[in-house]
Amino acid sequence: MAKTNAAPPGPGRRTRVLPFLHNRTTTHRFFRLLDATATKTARRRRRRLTARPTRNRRATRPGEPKRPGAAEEPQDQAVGAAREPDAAAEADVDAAVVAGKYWAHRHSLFSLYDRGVRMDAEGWYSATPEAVAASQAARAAPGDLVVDAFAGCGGNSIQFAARGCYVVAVEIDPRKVELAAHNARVYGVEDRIEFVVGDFFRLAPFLKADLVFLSPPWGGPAYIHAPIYTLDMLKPKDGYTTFQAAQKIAPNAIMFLPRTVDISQVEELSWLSCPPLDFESEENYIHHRLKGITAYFGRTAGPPSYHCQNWDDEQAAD
Ligand code: MGP
Repeated sequence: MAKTNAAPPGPGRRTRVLPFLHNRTTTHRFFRLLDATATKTARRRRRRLTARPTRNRRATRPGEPKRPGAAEEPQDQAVGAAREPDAAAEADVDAAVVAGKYWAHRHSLFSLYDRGVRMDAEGWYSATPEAVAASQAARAAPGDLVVDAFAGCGGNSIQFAARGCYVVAVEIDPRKVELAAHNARVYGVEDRIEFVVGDFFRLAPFLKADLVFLSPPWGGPAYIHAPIYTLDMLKPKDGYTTFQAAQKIAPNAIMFLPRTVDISQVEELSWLSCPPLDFESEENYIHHRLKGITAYFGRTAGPPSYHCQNWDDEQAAD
């Protein structure tokens, strides 16, 4: 999955390698990231809708040795009301996990799953498929400082780190942070990620970075029951509030949203900045199935610098 530089640094933009990157012993520290700047760059508005189907892979095989939640962290739930899926969603998850739906996708979610990747229940249904996470990360420049606002089990942070970015992974659930830190070690990128246990909305005013990645909770698998997903349905706060919090950190943002999202609402977010940000939306397919929509804002928007991912599903499988 070789990637090229998606967005060369703009004039005046600089990225500071922060001291914490050389001292990884702190997972519960709060960092005030000053002086790392991001410059508003282009002002043109664009909208692209691209489809990137990948090759089919076989379905899960019968008689797999383990099931989700067996060897992994068992069915953890997020801490705090803001992250708790509702009961119906949780019931859906349990049913889906038992049916092996998410287990069948394990190598799509993490290609190194068999090396000991760990997830909790919410991680199973909300982790960004690795190929999608890698393509999103390709819009960052190596050396960028990226804030992953809802890091979860770390899938996106890992891909940004693998891209050569430095990542501040914010997650409100300390148990998820432990899982994410473990997964980062599995991928050998732990030196590039600083995990912060905290509420993104409270931390945002004190953070500066080059890029913010937003993959907030969608409300659990039940999101699909709404024919049109509107931004007010995002958790723990609506999409406008979430985006505005991210804008305090950097004008450049990437947002991963449901396939049913009202795209005109998403595009309107680019108008919250003055002058408006560049905007691009992208459909993300895995195995010819639409999994979600990625919205790119600021300098992350534009023609992709990567090609159709040669995601070898047979290699990823056992
Ligand atoms: P899905 O739509 O629940 O299932 O999740 P899937 O595999 O498309 O099932 P199908 O039978 O309908 O094809 C698809 C992807 O959306 C997941 O792999 C996650 O990347 C993402 N996703 C799903 N949910 C419920 C969430 C969520 O709550 N938050 C975030 N950030 N991503 C989610």
